[in-house]
Amino acid sequence: MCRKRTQQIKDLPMKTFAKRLFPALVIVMLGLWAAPALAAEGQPVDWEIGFQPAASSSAERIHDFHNMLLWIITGIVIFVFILLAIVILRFNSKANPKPAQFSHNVLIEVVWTIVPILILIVIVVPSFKLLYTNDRIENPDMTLKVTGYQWYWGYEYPDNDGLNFLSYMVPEKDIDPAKGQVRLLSTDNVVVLPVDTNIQILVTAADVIHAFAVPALGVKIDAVPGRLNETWVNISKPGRYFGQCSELCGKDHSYMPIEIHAVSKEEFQQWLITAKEKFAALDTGNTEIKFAFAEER
Ligand SMILES: [Cu+2]
Repeated sequence: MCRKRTQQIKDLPMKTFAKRLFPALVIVMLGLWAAPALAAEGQPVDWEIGFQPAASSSAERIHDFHNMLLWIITGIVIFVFILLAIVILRFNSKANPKPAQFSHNVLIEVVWTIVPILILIVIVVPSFKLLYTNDRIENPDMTLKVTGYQWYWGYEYPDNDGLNFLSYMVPEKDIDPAKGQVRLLSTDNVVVLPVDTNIQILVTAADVIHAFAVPALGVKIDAVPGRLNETWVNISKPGRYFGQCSELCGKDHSYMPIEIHAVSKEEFQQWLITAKEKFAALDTGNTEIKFAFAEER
């Protein structure tokens, strides 16, 4: 009985095995590709497994690199899986009771050293290119300075008369879905930025380390006290893009979201006029004292 079964396994043609494996892999890959299409713009959704749709040139480059890596790693996984299957089915103690005794094979050792090196070279070129391109921009059109605090964000537009304001999370009880507000992600003062503009983002913190991260824009950078970190973004389409602090910074780390509204250049100029009036009226010398909402709970 046992021998019969072993014989059956041994006789299972590799072709049949591959035939069953392939459709399963195709379904998984299609699922991964379809996921971004199901996702809402600029915010996370239930059951999301892919990225949020790219809304900036930086995010597009990150996604392209990710997709290239996905092809490479899928190929490696399939290759190793097939090798493992051959070993398990053809060289187990029953199917192959008398194992060969050799221990070296120069050709195969050279191949399995050289091929991984070549794969790493193929990966490293676009990887460095991506790091370099997304790092900083020469001659930006405008600058946004971001300061992380426990537990809210401060924003400054140095090119626009130093317009600045603080941005707190909207408490859950005040969330108004009719206004499109999202629990744990909407803020009282929204960052407005123009599309199709090279925006330099300078990031720092005033107490502990925070991290400024907006997934749809491909931005994630540490906010470190006493240090000015730099990145940049060129937003490709108008919309609302949410982000969160991404460095554990204390008890309200999860209650200091980022909300960015990307608008046309004209709308941005309009907003600047109203924002300057609005925040000038509130101006207390950029030292406004306001407790994070969580303190009130
Ligand atoms: Cu933080």
